[in-house]
Amino acid sequence: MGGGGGGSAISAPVFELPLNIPPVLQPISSTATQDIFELTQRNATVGIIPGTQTAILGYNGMTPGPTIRVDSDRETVVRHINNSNVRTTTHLHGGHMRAGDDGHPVDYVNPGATRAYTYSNKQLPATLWYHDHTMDLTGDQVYAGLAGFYLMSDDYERALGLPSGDQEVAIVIQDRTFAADGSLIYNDNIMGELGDTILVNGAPYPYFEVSTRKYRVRILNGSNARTYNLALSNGTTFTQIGSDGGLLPAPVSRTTMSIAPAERLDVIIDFSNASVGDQIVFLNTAGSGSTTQIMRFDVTRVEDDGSVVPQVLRPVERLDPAAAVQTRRWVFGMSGGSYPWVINGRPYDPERIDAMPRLGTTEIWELTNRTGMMHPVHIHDIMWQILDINGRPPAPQDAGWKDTFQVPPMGTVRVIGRFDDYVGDPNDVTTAYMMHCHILEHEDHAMMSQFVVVE
Ligand SMILES: [Cu+2]
Repeated sequence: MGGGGGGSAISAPVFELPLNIPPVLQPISSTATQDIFELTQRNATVGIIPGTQTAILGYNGMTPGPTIRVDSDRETVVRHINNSNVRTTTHLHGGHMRAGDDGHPVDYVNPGATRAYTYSNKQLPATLWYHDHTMDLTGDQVYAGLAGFYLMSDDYERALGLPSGDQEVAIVIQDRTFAADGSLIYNDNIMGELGDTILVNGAPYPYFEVSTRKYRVRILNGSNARTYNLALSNGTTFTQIGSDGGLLPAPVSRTTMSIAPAERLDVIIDFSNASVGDQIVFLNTAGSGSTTQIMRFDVTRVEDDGSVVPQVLRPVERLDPAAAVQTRRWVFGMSGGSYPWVINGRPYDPERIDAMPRLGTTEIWELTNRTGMMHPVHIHDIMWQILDINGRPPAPQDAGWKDTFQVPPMGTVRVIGRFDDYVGDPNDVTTAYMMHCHILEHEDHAMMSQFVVVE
């Protein structure tokens, strides 16, 4: 990736390329309780902007990587072969996995090495994603292509009758900047790297042909730093059925939806009132110029729709603040030193354990932002519930299980969670779980902490 400032030196075509659906990865072997998958991290050259070639770093040489589909409570092993020229670690975002399989930033997988991560999937089904989490280089390596979907389901969810099969798609939105020859430009902007070309599943501004039925669209903001405000050009509302940690208790109707880096929105878009020939643009109303449009839905055929959106999705067990054994305070700020982004006044240190919550206990974490920009804070290991945002209870769409929280400028978000199932070893930092800003350049510039769950 080269240097250079400013925007792309080449324009991407708009609504000329079809939506790419990444292939579903097949297990290389399975037992009664476990599926083993294999991915090869490698440098590759792919076509993104027509007429040019782009060097990427991808799982199986593609970006996004193959989609892994699993059922909860069935164990997964993902064996990563690092055939790239850089060291990596891989984190399953939203995964509740054994300490030590979290993809700790310094638990390196060196070029030529192989590492198997085991995921119990002992959690509620959700839209997860796997991505690079290497110390100081997460922004570089995710930008270069290291990200893919990990979609979890179960019999309960399948029995709801939601749109499925060809009517269920997962889309990752990412912004990138391109040089004239098609290569990616990455500047590691310490404020957060913003691209000027919107990619969906690795292709610029694609179109997606739909019929006159409901579609389930799992939306991931896989951008390094950009927050989007999503809307449809004809004013059609989204019916949100899920967030980071899986299904909401009940559907929520929304006309616009904010999505910060790493957040997921699981929505139903109903095209049954549309006409063949309609073209509905998926907009980013927070953007300007080339970042105001994301993709387009083209209604091309009439079809009957047997799917439903039940008014009861999956009940969410409310965690009781009275059960919390303690409240931890985390202040996200800036410092004047060589590490501008800090938590509780300190830059990340992989040798320092910042908290040791006890297994089986419930805690409230108070996330305070002392800067003028929003930080999307992500906590590994468990799912959380938002108690309040600046003292007010969350909107229904934010009241389910979440792992990434938009902490507003100069604001505070309080979340509650219970540390179940897995303990680490305070003498082995690779068994720590991370908490960090998911603006990847803030994370790489030390806005990160780590905790070890103890007995
Ligand atoms: Cu941040």
